[in-house]
Order: sequence, then structure tokens, then C-alpha cells
Amino acid sequence: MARRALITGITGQDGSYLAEHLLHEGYEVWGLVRGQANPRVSRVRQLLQDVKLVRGDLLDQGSLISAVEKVRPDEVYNLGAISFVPMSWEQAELTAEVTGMGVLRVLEAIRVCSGITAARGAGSGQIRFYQASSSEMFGQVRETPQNERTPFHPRSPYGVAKAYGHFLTQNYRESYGMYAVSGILFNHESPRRGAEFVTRKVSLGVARIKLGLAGELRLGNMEARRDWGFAGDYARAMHMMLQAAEPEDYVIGTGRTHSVRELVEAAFGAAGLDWEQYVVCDQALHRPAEVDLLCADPKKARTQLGWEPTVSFEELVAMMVEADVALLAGGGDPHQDSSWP
Ligand code: NDP
Ligand code: GDR
Repeated sequence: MARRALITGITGQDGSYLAEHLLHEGYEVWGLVRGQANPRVSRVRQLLQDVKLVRGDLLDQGSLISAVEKVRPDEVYNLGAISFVPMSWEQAELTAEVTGMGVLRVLEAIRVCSGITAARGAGSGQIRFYQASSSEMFGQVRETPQNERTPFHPRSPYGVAKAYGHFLTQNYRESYGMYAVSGILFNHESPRRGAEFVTRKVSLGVARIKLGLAGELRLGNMEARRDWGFAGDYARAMHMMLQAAEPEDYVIGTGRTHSVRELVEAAFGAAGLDWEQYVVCDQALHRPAEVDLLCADPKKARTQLGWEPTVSFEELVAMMVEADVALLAGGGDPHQDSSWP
């Protein structure tokens, strides 16, 4: 019988790549969708016809228990979150509820549905759990590159909420013997990335300028450095983590870091444009507290899982610019349902 996976956050970038990968691996894939008429659901239906959908919300414990009872998954991937860092200052409490407490609710749904108690541990044949942890937990970094033992100093309500989910995942593993794994993923991008994140904002901005639809691109902190990889590679890593004999946490990244300025140079360069003529630095886009530098040490994932990224920074930037030029040239709207390549 096909293994069953339940993915929260199926309408997001990572949910789409993970679902594609798991379908390819022969899984029966279920996605948790929230809302009465969520407009992003039709995008999932178009791209991933074979994914089954179940209703639920990370804010609603009962809905998660019902979803786990209905799907009876072998693996649960908790990708759902408020994931845009600036929004976490504007809606800090909601971020704590969805991105932080949501992890507790999914773990509790698995625990209750599996009949696990302090006296009765998880044992074999249990549901395996993946938590989408983040390099934002490292925040003001204590060392570079960052590995699984680097201490956390989150710099946003989002990072704090992710740290809660991370420690809770470890705690359920240690308290109940649950197969619960936390993937500490560094920034990963693609043509399906939300338009609010800097890589996509830049690739869309370049495409608009190239096509004469805009004359400038306003950005915030150009000196921040990130370790950017391709989302498809990172979805593969999530699946690999849950296939390991023992549940452990892993850092996933490329081990290379670039500034936003270098991203901008590469993206405008890919379209044959000089960025200095178009980019405007806007103080209003700076964050209350910034994460200045992130760079992964993915040695553990490489040696224990055999995971390697396959797309370089330059290839990723070129891929995104090319996709957005094609999208806008064809009259597409990046916010519309059908825009996913
Ligand atoms: P997206 O922002 O693209 O997707 C977020 C998903 O969360 C959407 O499907 C959204 O669904 C869902 N969601 C939001 N609120 C709720 C809720 N109350 N109940 C159920 N689902 C909800 O994120 P990504 O795909 O980029 O990231 C996936 C996960 O990985 C996130 O947890 C993110 O924090 C984490 N992460 C991402 C990294 C990256 O670089 N992409 C790096 C490290 C971690 P809806 O359509 O209903 O809004
Ligand atoms: P990040 O991603 O906060 O790292 O979180 P984002 O792309 O939003 O920012 C990266 C860096 O770029 C700087 N920046 C700008 N960012 C945005 N969004 N818009 C701008 O105009 C702009 N100008 C400069 C930011 O200050 C920042 O330093 C992402 C999310 O996917 C999280 O959910 C995930 O956990 C982490 O990556 C790892």
C-alpha cells in the first residue's frame, strides 16, 4: 500500500515542491487547507491534481485531530506558518499562535490519535513528524557558519516562535519517544516564492523594468547576507530526514552566503541591466532588528543523509528572472492562481 503523507502549508512554496516530490516517490499525498474559500487552493488543484485535500487550521486543535484521524498518515510535514518576517512584528500574537503554538497542536493531534501518553510511549509503526524550523532562530549569530549546535538568538517574533516549535519538537521526541524531526532550513527560493520575499521581489522587479512596466525597484537593507538555495532541493531534504533510522535535527543550506546587493547585481545582470540605474534604497523597508549574516554548515546532512544542493546561487537567480520575464511578458499576474510554473 502507498505510504500516506499529510502536509500543512500545502498552498505555500515548499508545500508544492514537497507534494511533487512525494507523489513522484509513490506517496498518497494529503494537504491541509484552511478557510471557507481559500483562493490559493485552486493553484494547488491546478498544479497538483493528485493531491487530496483535507480541511483544517493550525489555530484549531480539533480540526487537526480530525485531519490526522481521517488521513491516518505515515508522515506529517508541518510547513504551515506565518512565514514573512516583517509581518511577525505587525501581528506578533497571531505569529506566536500559528507559527509557534501551531506546532504544539499538530504534535498533540499526532499524540492523541496515536494513543501516546507519558506511560505509553510511541513505539514502532508510529507517525513520523517533520517540523519546518528556520535559520532565523540563529538570528544574531554566535558563530559562522551555523550548524546544529549553534546557539539561538532570534531577532523577530517569527524567529522566537520558530525556536519554540523547534524545542517542542525535540521535547516530544525526548518525552514520548516520538519520531519527531526538525529541519533547520536556510532561505530557499524558486519561481513559486511569494512576491513579498526579497529574491522574488527582485526577480519580479527586474522583469517589470526589462519589459518597461516599471522604472525603479525599492529595497531595504542591501548589506544583509543570506545563504540562498533552491526550494526543490530543500523539499528533497525534508523527505530524506524522515527516512533516517533515528530521528535527528539537520541544518540544510548551501554553505555559501551572498548579500542582497550581490543578489540585485546578479538578477539585473541576468537581464542585461545595470542595477544602479534602477534600485532605490528605502529606509522604510528596514526591519526593527535585522539578521545580518546567515551561512549554513550542512556537513551533517551531507555525511549522514547524502543530501547535496544541485542549483547554484547564480543558476537560481537566473531561473527566477527568466521565469518572471516569461510570466509578465505573457500577461501573467504573479498574484493570480495560475501563475505557478
Ligand atoms: P509560505 O509562506 O509560502 O507558505 C506558508 C503556508 O502556511 C501557506 O500554505 C499558508 O496557507 C499556511 N498557513 C498560514 N496560516 C495557516 C493556518 N492558520 N493554518 C494552516 N495553514 C496556514 O512558506 P514556505 O513554503 O516558504 O515555507 C514553508 C515553511 O518553512 C514555513 O513554516 C516557513 O516558516 C518555513 N521556512 C521557510 C524557509 C524558506 O526559505 N522558504 C526557510 C526556513 C523555514 P494559506 O494559503 O491558507 O495562507
Ligand atoms: P527572510 O527573507 O527574512 O530571510 O526570511 P526575506 O527574503 O524577506 O529577507 C531577506 C533579507 O533581505 C533583506 N531585504 C528585503 N527583504 C524583503 N522581503 N523586502 C525588501 O524590500 C528587502 N530589502 C532588503 C531583509 O532585510 C533580509 O535581511 C525567509 C522566510 O522564508 C522565513 O520564513 C524563513 O524562515 C527564512 O527565510 C529562513
